[in-house]
Amino acid sequence: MVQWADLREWIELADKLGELKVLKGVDPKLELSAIAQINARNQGPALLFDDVKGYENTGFRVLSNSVSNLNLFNLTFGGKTGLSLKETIEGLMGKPNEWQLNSKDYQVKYVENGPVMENVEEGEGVDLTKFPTPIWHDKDGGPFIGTGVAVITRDPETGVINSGSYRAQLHEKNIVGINAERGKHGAFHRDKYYSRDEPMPVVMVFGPDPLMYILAGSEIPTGISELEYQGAVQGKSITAVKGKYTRLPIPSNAEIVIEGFTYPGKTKLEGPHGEWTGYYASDAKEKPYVEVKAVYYRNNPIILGAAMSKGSYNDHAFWRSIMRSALVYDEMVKNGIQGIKGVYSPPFGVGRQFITVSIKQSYPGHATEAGYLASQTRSAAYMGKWVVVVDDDVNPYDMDDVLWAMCSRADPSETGIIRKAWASGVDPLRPKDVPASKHTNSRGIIFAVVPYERMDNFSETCIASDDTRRETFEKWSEELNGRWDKY
Ligand SMILES: Cc1cc2nc3c(=O)[nH]c(=O)nc-3n(C[C@H](O)[C@H](O)[C@H](O)COP(=O)(O)O)c2cc1C
Ligand SMILES: [Mn+2]
Repeated sequence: MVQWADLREWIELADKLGELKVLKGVDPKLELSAIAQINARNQGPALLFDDVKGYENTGFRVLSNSVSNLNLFNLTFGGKTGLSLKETIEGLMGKPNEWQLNSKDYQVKYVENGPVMENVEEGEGVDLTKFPTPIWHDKDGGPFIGTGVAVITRDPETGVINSGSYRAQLHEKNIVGINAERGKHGAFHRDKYYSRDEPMPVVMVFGPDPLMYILAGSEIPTGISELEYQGAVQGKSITAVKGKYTRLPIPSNAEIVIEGFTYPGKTKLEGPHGEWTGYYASDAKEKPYVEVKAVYYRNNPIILGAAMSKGSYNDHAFWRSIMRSALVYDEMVKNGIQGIKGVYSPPFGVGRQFITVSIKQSYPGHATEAGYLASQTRSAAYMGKWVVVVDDDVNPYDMDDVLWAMCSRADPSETGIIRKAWASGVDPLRPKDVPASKHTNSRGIIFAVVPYERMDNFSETCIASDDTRRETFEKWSEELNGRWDKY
Protein backbone atom coordinates (compact mmCIF):
# COMPACT_ATOMS: atom_id res chain seq x y z
CA MET A 1 0.00 0.00 0.00
CA VAL A 2 1.46 3.31 -1.03
CA GLN A 3 1.39 6.17 1.47
CA TRP A 4 1.52 9.18 -0.84
CA ALA A 5 -1.11 10.66 -3.14
CA ASP A 6 0.97 12.58 -5.62
CA LEU A 7 4.44 13.79 -6.51
CA ARG A 8 4.33 16.52 -3.87
CA GLU A 9 3.53 14.17 -1.02
CA TRP A 10 6.16 11.80 -2.37
CA ILE A 11 8.72 14.65 -2.28
CA GLU A 12 7.80 15.45 1.33
CA LEU A 13 8.32 11.83 2.35
CA ALA A 14 11.59 11.62 0.43
CA ASP A 15 12.73 14.71 2.30
CA LYS A 16 11.84 13.12 5.66
CA LEU A 17 13.94 10.11 4.72
CA GLY A 18 16.88 12.41 3.96
CA GLU A 19 16.55 11.46 0.30
CA LEU A 20 15.89 14.91 -1.20
CA LYS A 21 18.19 17.82 -2.03
CA VAL A 22 17.08 21.20 -3.38
CA LEU A 23 19.49 22.91 -5.79
CA LYS A 24 19.06 26.52 -6.84
CA GLY A 25 20.53 28.49 -9.72
CA VAL A 26 21.52 25.49 -11.84
CA ASP A 27 21.87 26.02 -15.60
CA PRO A 28 19.29 23.90 -17.50
CA LYS A 29 21.72 23.82 -20.39
CA LEU A 30 23.97 20.80 -19.69
CA GLU A 31 24.74 21.59 -16.02
CA LEU A 32 21.51 20.11 -14.67
CA SER A 33 22.07 16.99 -16.73
CA ALA A 34 25.69 16.59 -15.58
CA ILE A 35 24.60 16.85 -11.93
CA ALA A 36 21.85 14.30 -12.53
CA GLN A 37 24.22 11.86 -14.25
CA ILE A 38 26.77 12.00 -11.42
CA ASN A 39 24.02 11.62 -8.84
CA ALA A 40 22.54 8.61 -10.63
CA ARG A 41 25.91 6.89 -10.68
CA ASN A 42 26.22 7.50 -6.92
CA GLN A 43 22.67 6.27 -6.26
CA GLY A 44 22.07 9.64 -4.63
CA PRO A 45 18.94 11.39 -3.37
CA ALA A 46 16.20 12.88 -5.52
CA LEU A 47 17.17 16.35 -6.76
CA LEU A 48 14.69 19.21 -6.93
CA PHE A 49 15.97 22.07 -9.08
CA ASP A 50 14.40 25.40 -8.09
CA ASP A 51 15.12 28.88 -9.47
CA VAL A 52 16.54 27.20 -12.53
CA LYS A 53 18.85 29.65 -14.32
CA GLY A 54 16.81 31.79 -16.70
CA TYR A 55 13.58 30.86 -14.85
CA GLU A 56 14.34 32.51 -11.47
CA ASN A 57 11.30 33.28 -9.32
CA THR A 58 8.86 31.58 -11.65
CA GLY A 59 8.25 28.77 -9.14
CA PHE A 60 8.63 26.28 -12.00
CA ARG A 61 10.85 23.38 -11.03
CA VAL A 62 12.50 20.19 -12.30
CA LEU A 63 12.87 16.95 -10.31
CA SER A 64 15.53 14.47 -11.38
CA ASN A 65 16.88 11.20 -9.99
CA SER A 66 13.45 10.52 -8.58
CA VAL A 67 14.16 6.83 -8.01
CA SER A 68 17.92 6.43 -8.04
CA ASN A 69 18.36 4.36 -4.90
CA LEU A 70 16.78 1.61 -2.81
CA ASN A 71 15.03 3.86 -0.29
CA LEU A 72 13.44 5.92 -3.05
CA PHE A 73 12.41 2.76 -4.90
CA ASN A 74 10.77 1.33 -1.81
CA LEU A 75 9.10 4.65 -1.01
CA THR A 76 7.65 4.64 -4.52
CA PHE A 77 6.28 1.10 -4.23
CA GLY A 78 5.08 1.51 -0.68
CA GLY A 79 7.58 -0.93 0.76
CA LYS A 80 9.66 -0.53 3.90
CA THR A 81 12.76 1.58 3.59
CA GLY A 82 16.14 0.30 4.73
CA LEU A 83 15.77 -2.98 2.79
CA SER A 84 18.72 -4.53 0.95
CA LEU A 85 18.79 -5.13 -2.80
CA LYS A 86 18.10 -8.84 -2.29
CA GLU A 87 15.21 -8.14 0.08
CA THR A 88 13.78 -5.56 -2.30
CA ILE A 89 13.91 -7.79 -5.36
CA GLU A 90 12.71 -10.86 -3.51
CA GLY A 91 9.89 -8.82 -2.01
CA LEU A 92 8.72 -8.04 -5.55
CA MET A 93 8.78 -11.62 -6.84
CA GLY A 94 5.25 -12.61 -7.77
CA LYS A 95 3.96 -9.06 -7.52
CA PRO A 96 3.93 -8.17 -11.24
CA ASN A 97 1.69 -11.20 -11.93
CA GLU A 98 -0.59 -10.17 -9.09
CA TRP A 99 -0.75 -6.53 -10.22
CA GLN A 100 -1.46 -7.59 -13.76
CA LEU A 101 -4.33 -9.82 -12.65
CA ASN A 102 -5.77 -7.20 -10.31
CA SER A 103 -5.46 -4.25 -12.66
CA LYS A 104 -8.94 -4.74 -14.13
CA ASP A 105 -10.37 -3.98 -10.67
CA TYR A 106 -8.76 -0.55 -10.64
CA GLN A 107 -10.27 1.30 -13.56
CA VAL A 108 -9.37 4.95 -13.74
CA LYS A 109 -11.80 7.00 -11.67
CA TYR A 110 -12.96 10.04 -13.61
CA VAL A 111 -13.37 13.27 -11.67
CA GLU A 112 -14.52 16.73 -12.73
CA ASN A 113 -11.54 18.63 -11.45
CA GLY A 114 -8.15 18.35 -9.79
CA PRO A 115 -4.97 20.27 -8.98
CA VAL A 116 -3.71 19.81 -12.55
CA MET A 117 -6.52 22.13 -13.67
CA GLU A 118 -5.22 25.06 -11.58
CA ASN A 119 -3.89 26.57 -14.80
CA VAL A 120 -5.46 25.90 -18.19
CA GLU A 121 -4.17 27.35 -21.44
CA GLU A 122 -5.60 26.53 -24.83
CA GLY A 123 -5.04 27.24 -28.51
CA GLU A 124 -2.87 30.30 -29.05
CA GLY A 125 -2.39 30.57 -25.29
CA VAL A 126 -0.27 27.40 -25.20
CA ASP A 127 3.39 28.23 -24.61
CA LEU A 128 5.50 25.34 -23.35
CA THR A 129 8.70 27.39 -23.49
CA LYS A 130 7.80 28.89 -20.11
CA PHE A 131 8.66 25.61 -18.36
CA PRO A 132 12.34 25.05 -17.48
CA THR A 133 13.34 22.55 -20.13
CA PRO A 134 16.83 21.06 -19.93
CA ILE A 135 19.27 20.64 -22.76
CA TRP A 136 20.57 17.27 -21.74
CA HIS A 137 23.61 16.76 -24.01
CA ASP A 138 25.76 19.12 -26.05
CA LYS A 139 24.92 17.43 -29.37
CA ASP A 140 21.16 17.16 -28.73
CA GLY A 141 18.92 18.54 -31.46
CA GLY A 142 17.14 20.79 -28.93
CA PRO A 143 15.58 20.86 -25.49
CA PHE A 144 13.62 17.77 -24.42
CA ILE A 145 10.65 18.58 -22.21
CA GLY A 146 9.54 14.95 -22.00
CA THR A 147 12.07 12.60 -20.46
CA GLY A 148 10.50 11.30 -17.24
CA VAL A 149 7.27 11.42 -19.19
CA ALA A 150 4.10 9.33 -19.49
CA VAL A 151 2.53 9.38 -22.95
CA ILE A 152 -1.10 8.28 -22.85
CA THR A 153 -2.85 6.92 -25.95
CA ARG A 154 -5.86 4.73 -26.70
CA ASP A 155 -5.94 1.60 -28.84
CA PRO A 156 -8.63 2.54 -31.38
CA GLU A 157 -9.66 -1.13 -31.75
CA THR A 158 -9.77 -2.36 -28.16
CA GLY A 159 -10.12 0.94 -26.30
CA VAL A 160 -7.27 -0.02 -23.95
CA ILE A 161 -5.44 3.02 -22.63
CA ASN A 162 -1.66 2.78 -22.71
CA SER A 163 0.90 4.87 -20.88
CA GLY A 164 4.44 4.68 -22.26
CA SER A 165 7.53 6.76 -21.69
CA TYR A 166 8.61 8.08 -25.09
CA ARG A 167 10.88 11.12 -25.19
CA ALA A 168 9.44 14.46 -26.29
CA GLN A 169 11.49 17.18 -27.91
CA LEU A 170 10.21 20.72 -27.50
CA HIS A 171 10.03 21.85 -31.14
CA GLU A 172 7.96 25.02 -30.79
CA LYS A 173 5.83 26.61 -28.10
CA ASN A 174 2.89 24.35 -28.98
CA ILE A 175 4.63 21.50 -30.80
CA VAL A 176 6.38 18.53 -29.18
CA GLY A 177 7.95 15.48 -30.75
CA ILE A 178 6.89 11.93 -29.96
CA ASN A 179 9.29 9.06 -30.32
CA ALA A 180 7.65 5.69 -29.78
CA GLU A 181 9.96 3.07 -31.25
CA ARG A 182 8.61 0.23 -33.40
CA GLY A 183 7.06 -2.50 -31.30
CA LYS A 184 6.08 -0.15 -28.47
CA HIS A 185 2.39 0.08 -27.66
CA GLY A 186 2.15 3.76 -28.56
CA ALA A 187 3.59 2.97 -32.01
CA PHE A 188 0.99 0.22 -32.55
CA HIS A 189 -1.74 2.69 -31.68
CA ARG A 190 -0.36 5.25 -34.10
CA ASP A 191 -0.21 2.67 -36.90
CA LYS A 192 -3.84 1.74 -36.25
CA TYR A 193 -5.07 5.35 -36.36
CA TYR A 194 -3.01 6.16 -39.43
CA SER A 195 -4.22 3.08 -41.31
CA ARG A 196 -7.70 4.60 -40.93
CA ASP A 197 -6.28 7.96 -41.96
CA GLU A 198 -7.23 9.42 -38.59
CA PRO A 199 -5.17 11.63 -36.26
CA MET A 200 -4.01 10.05 -33.01
CA PRO A 201 -5.18 11.71 -29.78
CA VAL A 202 -2.34 12.02 -27.27
CA VAL A 203 -1.96 13.11 -23.66
CA MET A 204 1.54 13.72 -22.34
CA VAL A 205 2.24 13.96 -18.63
CA PHE A 206 5.45 15.90 -18.06
CA GLY A 207 5.15 15.79 -14.29
CA PRO A 208 3.85 12.33 -13.42
CA ASP A 209 4.43 10.89 -9.96
CA PRO A 210 7.45 8.55 -9.84
CA LEU A 211 5.31 5.40 -9.99
CA MET A 212 3.50 6.61 -13.09
CA TYR A 213 6.90 7.39 -14.63
CA ILE A 214 8.28 3.94 -13.78
CA LEU A 215 5.25 2.08 -15.10
CA ALA A 216 5.22 4.16 -18.29
CA GLY A 217 8.85 3.24 -18.76
CA SER A 218 8.37 -0.46 -18.02
CA GLU A 219 7.31 -3.32 -20.27
CA ILE A 220 3.85 -3.92 -18.84
CA PRO A 221 2.14 -6.63 -20.94
CA THR A 222 0.15 -5.76 -24.04
CA GLY A 223 -3.52 -5.13 -23.36
CA ILE A 224 -2.96 -4.04 -19.75
CA SER A 225 -3.36 -0.35 -19.04
CA GLU A 226 -0.42 0.99 -17.05
CA LEU A 227 -2.86 3.39 -15.34
CA GLU A 228 -4.98 0.51 -14.02
CA TYR A 229 -1.82 -1.40 -13.14
CA GLN A 230 -0.78 1.59 -11.03
CA GLY A 231 -4.13 1.33 -9.26
CA ALA A 232 -3.34 -2.34 -8.51
CA VAL A 233 0.10 -1.47 -7.13
CA GLN A 234 -1.36 1.26 -4.92
CA GLY A 235 -4.57 -0.55 -4.02
CA LYS A 236 -6.50 2.49 -5.20
CA SER A 237 -7.62 3.66 -8.63
CA ILE A 238 -5.88 6.70 -9.99
CA THR A 239 -8.11 9.69 -10.64
CA ALA A 240 -8.24 11.60 -13.90
CA VAL A 241 -10.16 14.33 -15.66
CA LYS A 242 -11.43 13.46 -19.15
CA GLY A 243 -9.51 15.53 -21.69
CA LYS A 244 -11.66 18.12 -23.39
CA TYR A 245 -10.11 17.47 -26.81
CA THR A 246 -9.00 13.86 -26.70
CA ARG A 247 -11.31 12.26 -24.09
CA LEU A 248 -8.14 10.66 -22.75
CA PRO A 249 -7.45 10.57 -19.00
CA ILE A 250 -5.54 13.55 -17.61
CA PRO A 251 -4.18 12.36 -14.24
CA SER A 252 -5.78 14.86 -11.88
CA ASN A 253 -2.81 15.15 -9.49
CA ALA A 254 -0.16 15.47 -12.21
CA GLU A 255 2.04 18.53 -12.46
CA ILE A 256 1.98 19.41 -16.18
CA VAL A 257 -0.13 17.72 -18.86
CA ILE A 258 -0.73 18.50 -22.52
CA GLU A 259 -3.32 17.11 -24.87
CA GLY A 260 -3.27 17.22 -28.63
CA PHE A 261 -3.00 15.14 -31.79
CA THR A 262 -0.45 13.70 -34.17
CA TYR A 263 -1.50 13.62 -37.83
CA PRO A 264 -0.83 11.05 -40.58
CA GLY A 265 2.06 12.15 -42.76
CA LYS A 266 3.02 15.10 -40.54
CA THR A 267 6.58 14.86 -39.24
CA LYS A 268 9.43 17.06 -38.05
CA LEU A 269 13.15 16.53 -37.72
CA GLU A 270 13.62 15.02 -34.25
CA GLY A 271 16.83 14.38 -32.30
CA PRO A 272 19.53 13.50 -32.00
CA HIS A 273 19.31 12.88 -28.26
CA GLY A 274 22.00 11.30 -26.14
CA GLU A 275 20.49 7.91 -25.47
CA TRP A 276 20.36 5.34 -22.70
CA THR A 277 22.91 3.15 -24.42
CA GLY A 278 25.44 5.91 -23.78
CA TYR A 279 25.65 7.03 -27.41
CA TYR A 280 24.07 9.35 -29.94
CA ALA A 281 23.30 6.25 -31.93
CA SER A 282 20.56 7.63 -34.14
CA ASP A 283 20.77 10.81 -36.22
CA ALA A 284 18.08 13.46 -36.45
CA LYS A 285 15.10 11.87 -38.24
CA GLU A 286 11.65 12.85 -39.42
CA LYS A 287 9.25 11.79 -36.66
CA PRO A 288 5.62 12.51 -35.74
CA TYR A 289 4.81 15.39 -33.44
CA VAL A 290 1.91 16.49 -31.28
CA GLU A 291 0.05 19.69 -32.06
CA VAL A 292 -0.87 20.82 -28.57
CA LYS A 293 -4.47 21.91 -28.06
CA ALA A 294 -4.23 22.59 -24.34
CA VAL A 295 -1.80 22.58 -21.45
CA TYR A 296 -2.86 22.05 -17.83
CA TYR A 297 -0.56 22.62 -14.86
CA ARG A 298 -0.48 23.04 -11.12
CA ASN A 299 0.75 26.21 -9.49
CA ASN A 300 4.55 26.01 -9.22
CA PRO A 301 4.67 22.91 -11.39
CA ILE A 302 7.44 20.33 -11.46
CA ILE A 303 8.76 18.67 -14.61
CA LEU A 304 10.02 15.15 -14.00
CA GLY A 305 13.37 14.93 -15.75
CA ALA A 306 15.40 11.85 -16.54
CA ALA A 307 18.94 12.16 -17.84
CA MET A 308 20.02 9.58 -20.39
CA SER A 309 23.66 8.63 -20.27
CA LYS A 310 25.87 5.58 -20.25
CA GLY A 311 25.18 2.63 -17.98
CA SER A 312 24.60 3.49 -14.35
CA TYR A 313 24.83 7.23 -15.06
CA ASN A 314 21.28 6.92 -16.47
CA ASP A 315 18.45 8.33 -14.35
CA HIS A 316 16.43 5.20 -14.87
CA ALA A 317 19.21 2.58 -14.63
CA PHE A 318 18.61 1.94 -10.93
CA TRP A 319 14.85 1.47 -10.86
CA ARG A 320 14.84 -0.28 -14.22
CA SER A 321 17.31 -2.75 -12.85
CA ILE A 322 14.91 -3.74 -10.06
CA MET A 323 11.77 -3.63 -12.20
CA ARG A 324 13.34 -5.78 -14.91
CA SER A 325 14.51 -8.30 -12.36
CA ALA A 326 10.98 -8.65 -10.96
CA LEU A 327 9.25 -8.69 -14.36
CA VAL A 328 11.53 -11.32 -15.88
CA TYR A 329 11.34 -13.50 -12.78
CA ASP A 330 7.55 -13.48 -12.87
CA GLU A 331 7.37 -14.21 -16.58
CA MET A 332 9.71 -17.17 -16.19
CA VAL A 333 7.65 -18.57 -13.34
CA LYS A 334 4.50 -18.06 -15.38
CA ASN A 335 6.13 -20.09 -18.13
CA GLY A 336 6.66 -22.96 -15.75
CA ILE A 337 10.40 -22.78 -15.14
CA GLN A 338 11.14 -24.16 -11.69
CA GLY A 339 14.01 -23.67 -9.33
CA ILE A 340 14.70 -20.00 -10.07
CA LYS A 341 16.54 -18.54 -7.10
CA GLY A 342 17.03 -15.04 -8.39
CA VAL A 343 16.98 -12.78 -11.44
CA TYR A 344 18.99 -9.59 -11.57
CA SER A 345 19.59 -7.06 -14.31
CA PRO A 346 22.22 -4.64 -12.97
CA PRO A 347 22.35 -0.87 -13.57
CA PHE A 348 25.50 -1.01 -15.73
CA GLY A 349 23.37 -2.68 -18.43
CA VAL A 350 20.64 -0.12 -17.69
CA GLY A 351 18.49 -2.97 -16.42
CA ARG A 352 18.22 -4.36 -19.96
CA GLN A 353 21.40 -5.58 -21.49
CA PHE A 354 22.70 -7.94 -18.84
CA ILE A 355 20.55 -10.38 -16.92
CA THR A 356 21.69 -12.93 -14.41
CA VAL A 357 19.45 -15.89 -13.66
CA SER A 358 20.34 -18.14 -10.79
CA ILE A 359 18.76 -21.60 -10.83
CA LYS A 360 18.93 -24.86 -8.94
CA GLN A 361 19.55 -27.21 -11.86
CA SER A 362 17.33 -30.26 -11.56
CA TYR A 363 17.18 -31.84 -15.04
CA PRO A 364 19.32 -31.90 -18.17
CA GLY A 365 18.55 -28.87 -20.31
CA HIS A 366 17.16 -26.87 -17.36
CA ALA A 367 19.83 -24.16 -17.64
CA THR A 368 19.37 -23.96 -21.41
CA GLU A 369 15.63 -23.53 -21.06
CA ALA A 370 16.04 -20.84 -18.39
CA GLY A 371 18.69 -18.90 -20.30
CA TYR A 372 16.92 -18.79 -23.64
CA LEU A 373 13.57 -18.02 -22.08
CA ALA A 374 14.95 -15.20 -19.93
CA SER A 375 16.41 -13.63 -23.03
CA GLN A 376 13.12 -13.69 -24.92
CA THR A 377 10.52 -12.92 -22.27
CA ARG A 378 8.39 -9.99 -23.42
CA SER A 379 9.87 -7.89 -20.67
CA ALA A 380 13.46 -8.58 -21.71
CA ALA A 381 13.14 -9.00 -25.48
CA TYR A 382 13.77 -5.39 -26.47
CA MET A 383 17.45 -4.48 -26.76
CA GLY A 384 18.69 -7.25 -24.50
CA LYS A 385 22.24 -8.52 -24.97
CA TRP A 386 23.63 -10.93 -22.39
CA VAL A 387 22.00 -13.49 -20.14
CA VAL A 388 24.24 -15.28 -17.67
CA VAL A 389 22.84 -18.41 -16.06
CA VAL A 390 24.45 -19.29 -12.74
CA ASP A 391 23.91 -22.01 -10.17
CA ASP A 392 22.11 -21.39 -6.90
CA ASP A 393 25.35 -21.17 -4.92
CA VAL A 394 26.22 -18.02 -6.87
CA ASN A 395 24.85 -14.69 -5.70
CA PRO A 396 23.08 -13.20 -8.74
CA TYR A 397 23.14 -9.70 -7.19
CA ASP A 398 26.91 -9.65 -6.78
CA MET A 399 28.77 -9.12 -10.04
CA ASP A 400 32.03 -10.35 -8.51
CA ASP A 401 30.33 -13.66 -7.88
CA VAL A 402 28.69 -13.77 -11.32
CA LEU A 403 31.92 -12.94 -13.14
CA TRP A 404 33.72 -15.55 -11.02
CA ALA A 405 31.19 -18.13 -12.19
CA MET A 406 31.74 -17.02 -15.79
CA CYS A 407 35.48 -17.35 -15.28
CA SER A 408 35.33 -20.77 -13.68
CA ARG A 409 32.19 -22.56 -14.95
CA ALA A 410 31.38 -21.13 -18.37
CA ASP A 411 32.84 -22.68 -21.48
CA PRO A 412 32.84 -19.79 -23.99
CA SER A 413 32.46 -22.23 -26.89
CA GLU A 414 29.07 -23.23 -25.39
CA THR A 415 27.68 -19.68 -25.44
CA GLY A 416 24.18 -19.75 -26.87
CA ILE A 417 23.48 -17.30 -29.68
CA ILE A 418 20.10 -15.94 -30.71
CA ARG A 419 20.05 -13.99 -33.94
CA LYS A 420 17.68 -11.38 -35.35
CA ALA A 421 16.19 -10.35 -32.04
CA TRP A 422 14.18 -7.18 -31.28
CA ALA A 423 16.60 -4.28 -31.32
CA SER A 424 16.20 -0.62 -32.16
CA GLY A 425 17.69 2.38 -33.85
CA VAL A 426 19.49 3.29 -30.65
CA ASP A 427 21.76 0.24 -30.86
CA PRO A 428 25.26 1.66 -31.43
CA LEU A 429 26.08 -1.53 -33.37
CA ARG A 430 23.42 -0.80 -36.01
CA PRO A 431 25.22 -0.44 -39.34
CA LYS A 432 24.61 3.05 -40.74
CA ASP A 433 23.05 1.65 -43.94
CA VAL A 434 20.42 -0.38 -42.02
CA PRO A 435 17.33 1.71 -41.22
CA ALA A 436 16.32 1.81 -37.56
CA SER A 437 13.02 0.13 -38.44
CA LYS A 438 14.82 -2.91 -39.92
CA HIS A 439 17.61 -3.42 -37.40
CA THR A 440 17.85 -6.56 -35.27
CA ASN A 441 20.58 -7.68 -32.88
CA SER A 442 21.92 -10.91 -31.48
CA ARG A 443 21.98 -12.26 -27.93
CA GLY A 444 24.54 -14.24 -26.01
CA ILE A 445 23.47 -16.75 -23.39
CA ILE A 446 26.38 -17.59 -21.15
CA PHE A 447 26.03 -20.81 -19.21
CA ALA A 448 28.16 -20.11 -16.15
CA VAL A 449 26.83 -23.27 -14.51
CA VAL A 450 28.36 -26.61 -13.72
CA PRO A 451 27.55 -28.74 -16.78
CA TYR A 452 24.56 -30.86 -15.76
CA GLU A 453 26.22 -34.13 -16.71
CA ARG A 454 29.14 -33.28 -14.42
CA MET A 455 27.20 -32.15 -11.38
CA ASP A 456 28.05 -35.33 -9.44
CA ASN A 457 31.78 -35.01 -9.89
CA PHE A 458 32.55 -31.32 -10.39
CA SER A 459 35.34 -29.83 -8.25
CA GLU A 460 34.02 -28.49 -4.99
CA THR A 461 34.30 -24.81 -4.14
CA CYS A 462 36.70 -23.88 -1.36
CA ILE A 463 35.12 -20.72 0.06
CA ALA A 464 34.21 -20.81 3.76
CA SER A 465 30.50 -21.59 4.02
CA ASP A 466 27.88 -18.85 4.46
CA ASP A 467 27.34 -19.91 8.07
CA THR A 468 31.04 -19.93 8.86
CA ARG A 469 31.52 -16.54 7.24
CA ARG A 470 28.55 -15.04 9.04
CA GLU A 471 29.63 -16.35 12.45
CA THR A 472 33.24 -15.40 11.89
CA PHE A 473 32.24 -11.95 10.73
CA GLU A 474 30.15 -11.44 13.85
CA LYS A 475 32.97 -12.62 16.09
CA TRP A 476 35.54 -10.36 14.45
CA SER A 477 33.22 -7.54 13.44
CA GLU A 478 35.32 -4.80 15.00
CA GLU A 479 38.32 -5.78 12.97
CA LEU A 480 36.54 -6.51 9.67
CA ASN A 481 35.11 -3.93 7.30
CA GLY A 482 32.12 -4.36 5.04
CA ARG A 483 29.82 -7.37 5.18
CA TRP A 484 30.13 -11.14 5.24
CA ASP A 485 28.09 -11.36 2.03
CA LYS A 486 27.46 -8.86 -0.71
CA TYR A 487 23.70 -8.78 -0.90
C1 LIG B 1 13.35 7.86 -19.27
C2 LIG B 1 12.89 6.94 -20.35
C3 LIG B 1 12.88 7.34 -21.67
C4 LIG B 1 12.46 6.50 -22.69
N1 LIG B 1 12.43 6.94 -23.98
C5 LIG B 1 11.90 6.16 -24.93
C6 LIG B 1 11.72 6.65 -26.26
O1 LIG B 1 12.03 7.80 -26.58
N2 LIG B 1 11.16 5.81 -27.18
C7 LIG B 1 10.79 4.53 -26.86
O2 LIG B 1 10.25 3.85 -27.72
N3 LIG B 1 10.96 4.03 -25.63
C8 LIG B 1 11.51 4.82 -24.65
N4 LIG B 1 11.66 4.33 -23.39
C9 LIG B 1 11.33 2.93 -23.11
C10 LIG B 1 9.84 2.72 -23.00
O3 LIG B 1 9.28 3.65 -22.12
C11 LIG B 1 9.51 1.33 -22.52
O4 LIG B 1 9.95 0.42 -23.50
C12 LIG B 1 8.03 1.11 -22.22
O5 LIG B 1 7.79 -0.27 -22.01
C13 LIG B 1 7.15 1.61 -23.32
O6 LIG B 1 5.79 1.46 -22.98
P1 LIG B 1 4.89 0.40 -23.76
O7 LIG B 1 5.44 -0.94 -23.36
O8 LIG B 1 3.53 0.67 -23.23
O9 LIG B 1 5.04 0.69 -25.21
C14 LIG B 1 12.07 5.19 -22.37
C15 LIG B 1 12.08 4.78 -21.04
C16 LIG B 1 12.49 5.64 -20.04
C17 LIG B 1 12.45 5.17 -18.63
MN1 LIG C 1 2.03 -0.66 -22.53
